[in-house]
Amino acid sequence: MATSAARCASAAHTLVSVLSWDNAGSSTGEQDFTGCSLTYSNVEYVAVDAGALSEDPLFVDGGFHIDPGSPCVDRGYPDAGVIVDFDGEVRPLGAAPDIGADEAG
Ligand SMILES: [Ca+2]
Ligand SMILES: [Ca+2]
Repeated sequence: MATSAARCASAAHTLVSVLSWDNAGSSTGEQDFTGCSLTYSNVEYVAVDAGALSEDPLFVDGGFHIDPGSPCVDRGYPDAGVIVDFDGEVRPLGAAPDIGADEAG
Protein backbone atom coordinates (compact mmCIF):
# COMPACT_ATOMS: atom_id res chain seq x y z
CA MET A 1 0.00 0.00 0.00
CA ALA A 2 1.36 3.38 -0.98
CA THR A 3 1.87 6.03 1.60
CA SER A 4 0.68 9.55 1.03
CA ALA A 5 2.00 12.99 1.85
CA ALA A 6 -1.57 13.97 2.50
CA ARG A 7 -4.98 12.51 2.00
CA CYS A 8 -8.03 14.49 2.93
CA ALA A 9 -11.32 12.97 3.94
CA SER A 10 -13.13 15.99 2.62
CA ALA A 11 -12.35 18.93 0.37
CA ALA A 12 -13.82 20.96 3.21
CA HIS A 13 -10.36 20.60 4.80
CA THR A 14 -8.04 23.09 3.17
CA LEU A 15 -4.26 22.72 3.22
CA VAL A 16 -2.47 26.05 3.32
CA SER A 17 1.15 26.99 2.52
CA VAL A 18 2.11 23.44 1.50
CA LEU A 19 5.27 23.03 -0.57
CA SER A 20 5.56 19.46 -1.87
CA TRP A 21 7.87 18.93 -4.81
CA ASP A 22 10.21 16.30 -6.25
CA ASN A 23 9.09 13.51 -3.93
CA ALA A 24 9.53 9.90 -5.03
CA GLY A 25 5.84 9.25 -5.58
CA SER A 26 3.41 10.10 -8.29
CA SER A 27 -0.24 11.02 -8.37
CA THR A 28 -0.87 7.67 -6.66
CA GLY A 29 2.12 7.78 -4.28
CA GLU A 30 3.68 10.26 -1.90
CA GLN A 31 2.34 13.12 -3.99
CA ASP A 32 -1.26 11.97 -3.60
CA PHE A 33 -3.32 14.93 -2.46
CA THR A 34 -6.58 13.30 -3.49
CA GLY A 35 -9.54 15.00 -1.90
CA CYS A 36 -7.53 17.94 -0.62
CA SER A 37 -8.37 21.53 -1.19
CA LEU A 38 -5.09 23.43 -1.58
CA THR A 39 -4.54 27.14 -1.40
CA TYR A 40 -1.46 29.35 -1.10
CA SER A 41 0.48 26.14 -1.89
CA ASN A 42 2.82 24.71 -4.52
CA VAL A 43 2.35 21.00 -5.18
CA GLU A 44 3.76 18.88 -8.00
CA TYR A 45 1.52 16.68 -10.18
CA VAL A 46 -1.84 17.96 -9.01
CA ALA A 47 -4.52 20.13 -10.45
CA VAL A 48 -4.52 23.03 -8.07
CA ASP A 49 -7.06 25.49 -6.83
CA ALA A 50 -7.08 29.01 -8.15
CA GLY A 51 -4.88 30.16 -5.29
CA ALA A 52 -2.28 27.41 -5.61
CA LEU A 53 0.63 26.67 -7.95
CA SER A 54 2.25 23.68 -9.59
CA GLU A 55 5.59 25.20 -10.61
CA ASP A 56 9.21 24.23 -9.89
CA PRO A 57 9.94 25.95 -6.55
CA LEU A 58 13.65 26.35 -7.42
CA PHE A 59 15.12 24.69 -4.33
CA VAL A 60 18.74 25.58 -3.62
CA ASP A 61 21.46 24.06 -1.43
CA GLY A 62 19.95 20.56 -1.76
CA GLY A 63 17.51 21.36 1.02
CA PHE A 64 14.34 23.28 1.60
CA HIS A 65 15.70 26.73 0.86
CA ILE A 66 14.16 28.41 -2.15
CA ASP A 67 15.84 30.69 -4.63
CA PRO A 68 14.90 34.40 -4.36
CA GLY A 69 13.46 33.98 -7.88
CA SER A 70 11.18 31.10 -6.82
CA PRO A 71 7.49 31.31 -7.75
CA CYS A 72 6.84 30.59 -4.03
CA VAL A 73 8.19 33.99 -2.96
CA ASP A 74 5.44 36.17 -1.49
CA ARG A 75 2.72 33.63 -2.46
CA GLY A 76 2.09 32.11 1.03
CA TYR A 77 -0.93 32.57 3.22
CA PRO A 78 -0.82 36.20 4.36
CA ASP A 79 -2.25 35.68 7.83
CA ALA A 80 -0.45 32.49 8.86
CA GLY A 81 0.84 34.07 12.07
CA VAL A 82 4.22 32.36 11.67
CA ILE A 83 6.86 34.94 12.47
CA VAL A 84 10.05 32.93 11.81
CA ASP A 85 11.00 30.43 9.12
CA PHE A 86 12.86 27.13 9.66
CA ASP A 87 16.16 29.02 9.77
CA GLY A 88 14.85 31.18 12.62
CA GLU A 89 14.76 34.17 10.32
CA VAL A 90 11.97 36.71 10.57
CA ARG A 91 9.04 36.25 8.25
CA PRO A 92 7.44 37.56 6.25
CA LEU A 93 10.06 39.35 4.22
CA GLY A 94 8.78 41.38 1.30
CA ALA A 95 5.09 41.68 0.46
CA ALA A 96 3.93 38.38 2.03
CA PRO A 97 5.12 35.06 3.48
CA ASP A 98 6.72 32.62 1.03
CA ILE A 99 5.16 29.19 0.43
CA GLY A 100 6.95 26.47 2.39
CA ALA A 101 9.31 26.38 5.37
CA ASP A 102 11.78 28.93 4.08
CA GLU A 103 11.49 32.66 3.71
CA ALA A 104 13.94 33.52 0.92
CA GLY A 105 16.14 36.35 2.03
CA1 LIG B 1 8.23 36.82 1.38
CA1 LIG C 1 15.38 31.46 5.35
